[in-house]
Amino acid sequence: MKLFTSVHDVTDVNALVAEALQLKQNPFAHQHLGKNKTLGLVFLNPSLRTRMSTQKAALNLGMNVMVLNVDKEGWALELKDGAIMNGTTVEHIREAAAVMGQYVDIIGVRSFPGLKDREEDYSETIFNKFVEFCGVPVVSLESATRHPLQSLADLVTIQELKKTERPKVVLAWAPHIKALPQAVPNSFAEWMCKADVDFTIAHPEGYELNTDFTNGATITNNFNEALNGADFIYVKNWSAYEPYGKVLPGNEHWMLNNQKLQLTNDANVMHCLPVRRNLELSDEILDGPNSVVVHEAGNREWAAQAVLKQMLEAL
Ligand code: SN0
Repeated sequence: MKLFTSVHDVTDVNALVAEALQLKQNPFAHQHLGKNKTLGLVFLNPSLRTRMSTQKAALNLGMNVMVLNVDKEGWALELKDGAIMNGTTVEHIREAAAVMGQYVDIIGVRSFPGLKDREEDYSETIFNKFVEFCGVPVVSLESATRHPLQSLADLVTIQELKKTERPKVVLAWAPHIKALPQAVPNSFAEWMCKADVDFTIAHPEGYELNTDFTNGATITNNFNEALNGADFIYVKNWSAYEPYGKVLPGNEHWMLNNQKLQLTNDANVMHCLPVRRNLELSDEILDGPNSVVVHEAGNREWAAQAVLKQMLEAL
């Protein structure tokens, strides 16, 4: 694998999930692959799980790792082509990405959307510039429109915990006070539509995702109907796609609680984290027996390791 930005870069999704689960059983079996190879992790936005799990995954494979929080520690990057750089930006992404590619064998990049200009976000300009100029394989650590390492870890978690052959999986919108990206739900939807699950998306009116990501999903505005018989509930807030990046008023009753959980088939509750307690998800759910959020976060390590392993094998 030379590029990991979405499920479309994966030739065999089931094989990648199986590989992640195998690595979980035997993390240090492939240390020869990463010997004298260096992973660079570049963050334009905050991170906890992605940073630690990807770094750990690389160490398991025998790699060296360098992390640059470019938003805090690097020169202010100019992203626009043709810019006259007489303002606050110091270095153009063209040079910055190219130089990083001189030092590392694989680069991971995190870059959130601005949520102002939909066309710019959905054309993945920043991420694609890294790919264009760094000259080495690139793994997405969450881009403007997708979070594929998260989605792979989610699918690994579902594969591990499912009690029926084809579980009912529900992506459920949750309230938030801030405008959050559509990257996690887009990506989760895209992966679930390729997986062997019965997949439903439930959200209030106005939160329709871009249909490029939801082809094959059942979509409803009826929360209770969606919860009925669910085996997994994937809780996540996102801002509107139209009007782009907006938080619409109301919808507080979309927070999952134990009463709503009773409609489900004793569902496992998932969330990519970070989660705002008692806004997106209640304490009773997060501290209760159905929450698998920490287990799910643990699987980020094996998802990242499976992807890095396939990238090392293709170097
Ligand atoms: C990010 C998101 O895409 O929703 C990262 C998720 C892995 N989440 C946030 O930015 C949360 C910010 C907040 O203030 O709660």
